[in-house]
Amino acid sequence: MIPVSPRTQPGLVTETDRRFMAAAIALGRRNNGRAWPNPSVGAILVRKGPAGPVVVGRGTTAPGGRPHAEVIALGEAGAAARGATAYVTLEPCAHHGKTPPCSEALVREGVSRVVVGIEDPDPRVRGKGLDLLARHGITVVSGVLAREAERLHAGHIRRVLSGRPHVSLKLALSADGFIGRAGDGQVAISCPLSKAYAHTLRVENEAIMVGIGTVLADDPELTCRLPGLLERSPIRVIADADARTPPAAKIVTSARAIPTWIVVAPDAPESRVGPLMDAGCRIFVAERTALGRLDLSDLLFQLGREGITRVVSEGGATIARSLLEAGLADELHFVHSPKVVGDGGVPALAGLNVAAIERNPRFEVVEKRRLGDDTLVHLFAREIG
Ligand code: AOF
Ligand code: ZN
Repeated sequence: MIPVSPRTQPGLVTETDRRFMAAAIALGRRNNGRAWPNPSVGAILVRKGPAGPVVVGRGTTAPGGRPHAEVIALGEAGAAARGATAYVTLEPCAHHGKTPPCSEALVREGVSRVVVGIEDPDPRVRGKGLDLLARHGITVVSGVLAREAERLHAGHIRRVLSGRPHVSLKLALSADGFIGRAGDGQVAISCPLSKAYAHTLRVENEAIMVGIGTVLADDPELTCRLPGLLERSPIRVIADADARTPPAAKIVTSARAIPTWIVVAPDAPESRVGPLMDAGCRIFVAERTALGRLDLSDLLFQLGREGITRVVSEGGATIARSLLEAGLADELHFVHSPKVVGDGGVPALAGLNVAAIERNPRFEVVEKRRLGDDTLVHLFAREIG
């Protein structure tokens, strides 16, 4: 966990501060899934008006990571930024990257107070942004809605601190604990609202990962099919040790439109890898575990090196179990349906106990709510990074 800044002093944070930070977090969330390799930061500039606070500028880190959120918000505010309070989900940067640092821009435009969610763990920043602001006489408060900001930036934090992306695991479970029926292709377990929820997860993540078993059983597209959001489909990552992905699979025939990355073991037959490459898939090679399965940790670190910060896995059961057992699942979206699968059901986590995982102290329940006919249990690892 990122330590909360000692700059946060009790009494300095008001309810209004928390409200605007919540709004900045919602704004930041908009570009999760497409700001990578950068975090999707939210920034709001607020001035005191005669009838209460007035928002004069808003920004979210742009797709691809630049411009940064603060620069967009400052541009929108223009001269109105002078004397304003800036609410920023992540500490403003202090480094000269492709653009000058945001903390300098906030000083230059005359912002008088900066309220931050969490400090940036990136070694180029890590407190330097807050120091620069403070040195210029700006009032700095850090740690406002820190847990929520940490969850927003879990991908960035995890990748910067440990080199791998943040991993979400989404599973739709029948009332009798199954995710499908063997040999039956896709069985409708979740309701339409839960399916829409699953597709928003695809938008908010940069990559979607499934095992080869799912490709062979379902021939899925793994795209985002919410209206207008197809272009925000994630990169499709297939864990496929033996390169069994059929060249006719939908994820292969559409690989030139939406990227497909297939991860194989070093001994995967070249005769099967070749046609996948020819169809436009990118091939990665990861080690096998002692059990002969693909080493998901190796796979994830490779994704981290590519700049991927957030991955969602929709199973199947084997990959879900492997992620949980290896401590690689950081966020869980368990959708419980009242439907019953009955005979021939495929156990959700290849034998792991779902109820025990929901009670595991490694996770905390951050949300539990109805999704149409279903119930969502949303858990998040207590330790991020
Ligand atoms: C901010 N505001 O909106 C974002 C920040 O490669 P660069 O120069 O764009 O820098 C990337 C780093 O900047 C990234 O690792 C993270 O530390 C920070 N991201 N900072 O002030 C923003 N996206
Ligand atoms: Zn910046």
